[in-house]
Amino acid sequence: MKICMKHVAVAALALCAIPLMAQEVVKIGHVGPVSGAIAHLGKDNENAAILAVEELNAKGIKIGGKSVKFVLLAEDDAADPKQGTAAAQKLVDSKVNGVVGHLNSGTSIPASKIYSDAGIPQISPSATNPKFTRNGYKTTFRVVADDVHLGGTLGRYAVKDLKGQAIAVIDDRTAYGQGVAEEFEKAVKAAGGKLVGHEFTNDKASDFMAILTTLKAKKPDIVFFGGMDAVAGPMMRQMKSLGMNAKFMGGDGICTGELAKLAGDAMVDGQVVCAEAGGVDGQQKKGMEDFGVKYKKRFNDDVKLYAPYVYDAVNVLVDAMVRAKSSDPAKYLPELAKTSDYKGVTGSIAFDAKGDIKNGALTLYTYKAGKRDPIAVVR
Ligand code: ABU
Repeated sequence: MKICMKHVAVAALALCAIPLMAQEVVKIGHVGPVSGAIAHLGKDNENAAILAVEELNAKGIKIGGKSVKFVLLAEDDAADPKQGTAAAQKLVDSKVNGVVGHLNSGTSIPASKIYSDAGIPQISPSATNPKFTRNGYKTTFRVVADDVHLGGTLGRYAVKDLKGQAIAVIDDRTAYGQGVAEEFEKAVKAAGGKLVGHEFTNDKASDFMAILTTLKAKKPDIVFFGGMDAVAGPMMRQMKSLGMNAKFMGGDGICTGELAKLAGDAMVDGQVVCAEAGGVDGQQKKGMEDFGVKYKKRFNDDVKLYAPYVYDAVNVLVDAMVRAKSSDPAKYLPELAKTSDYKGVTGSIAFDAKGDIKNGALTLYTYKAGKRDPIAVVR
């Protein structure tokens, strides 16, 4: 159909509009902390969403026979629960078709109710607190393993492989830090290990001398930290200044490329053992490596941690829309839940009844010469 309109004042000018075979616009929301202490991780996630959307548009995806243009609406929650719910409401009000985020458990959990009430699918690429998928919301999904798997594996590793004799714990009191520390402690106890102390900090702290001095008196050979790399780095520097030579363990929040930079010369080769809440091995490694090369080419930066999981999460949403022949959340949500073998760069993605990834992997790492060095992929 061709629509022409004559401009009244300029009679000679006929404005013949381009045929209105308008592309359908599909809005993908993304939320992460692109300000604050872990802005480097939030930007890592946001970049991956940008990359996924650019590629989808370049491919010329059709949904239900209609040409589609994907638009990314990216919001900053600063890792703050209140800003997280405000960002979620903003995306709902903007009528997004689906959301990838948030990065943190402390923001993803309260935001999940807002998306659920609006019927909008949400996939977190990195929130690992088990409670995220345990509220019975049909709209909530995650593409990484949870803290039961992470904390449990690390706790057993501390006792059985590292042979820790006196294990101390610090957590930052966030939904993530507290949760992963609790799971770690449960597993240490179950494996017959000895816990010698548990101290607390917060996700904005920079002075740990008082709690480290308390723990030093208990002579720990392992210190486990439930929290993020931005806090772990300075904590390791202060451990060194106090002459504490303990191994340093943590979950995925510390297991980043940045940790070595943040800890500086306080990090000794093999001292840190941490776990990413996903991982690939065998033939799947190439896909992950290729993603890293592509990401570096596009953003002139290395993947920090969860960018590949964000990239997959955006594509999993769109794959469900294509199968459902609709981007209407009510129509494609049942297809999303049925995702059974999406082949992403992070491996095969299938969801269980709660929306959690089935058979999720995790990767244990240490650091050598300031670089992450994989120990093992564990399922
Ligand atoms: N999983 C570590 C970082 C994100 C979070 O769960 O808070």
